[in-house]
Amino acid sequence: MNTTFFYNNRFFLMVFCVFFLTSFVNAQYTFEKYSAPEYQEYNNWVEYDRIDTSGRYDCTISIDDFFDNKDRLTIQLTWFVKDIDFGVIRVFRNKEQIQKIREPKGFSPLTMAGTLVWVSDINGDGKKDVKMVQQGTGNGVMSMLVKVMYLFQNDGALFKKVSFDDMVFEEHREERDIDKDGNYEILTMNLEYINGHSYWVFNAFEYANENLKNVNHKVDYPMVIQYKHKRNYKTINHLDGVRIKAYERDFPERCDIK
Ligand SMILES: [Ca+2]
Ligand SMILES: [Ca+2]
Repeated sequence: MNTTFFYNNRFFLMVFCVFFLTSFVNAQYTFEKYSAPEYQEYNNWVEYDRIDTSGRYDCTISIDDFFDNKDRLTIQLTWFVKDIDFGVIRVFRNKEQIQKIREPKGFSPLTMAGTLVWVSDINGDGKKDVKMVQQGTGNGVMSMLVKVMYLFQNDGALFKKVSFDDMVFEEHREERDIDKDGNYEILTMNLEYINGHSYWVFNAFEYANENLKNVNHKVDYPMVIQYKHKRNYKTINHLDGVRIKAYERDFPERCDIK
């Protein structure tokens, strides 16, 4: 092989790698530099479709060895034809039902058994929590709309349910420990129409004392990014005549805590 040819190619390969790595490093949101929880992922849903006979659809998922004493956790989601505006979340410890939680706006039977499930200690209190994300059924940008549901395990081995609507590019947005205190912050993204343009607005929340609270002050949020057809990560710090702080939210969209 011609030596000059080899060195020229090596030079271009290096230039390409540097360019590629630089683009890769920049192609992320600023919060992605903070650590995310380690999740265990589950998808072993079992469906019971009785819509035609009793107007009811259930799906259940079981997670073995969930509790500290190795008891099994089972979550059952139920949707009724006659009352499409709510659904029911039932929680079982082994075979015993320990909780029944009414979920506003219900679930879509189209995606219930496809609900993605992750287990991790999200708030860092030493007890495992569950995160479920039901994918959207909309078109275009609305297909990014998902329902996020958390079951945070509390002291009595019962759960506090936190659910809200969010928009995601991937299957779910990982929580991030912004201030490194072991409690992973929840980041939400909303599409806002400001001064004739669409923007993604990010807020940061923390689950503590059985409630969700806005902790934008930890990262100087809300973070605003212009909506473009191509993924865009560039933060906007100033919008003419607009107080970015006005887009801070006390709670995520359609937030329900029970
Ligand atoms: Ca926890
Ligand atoms: Ca934190």
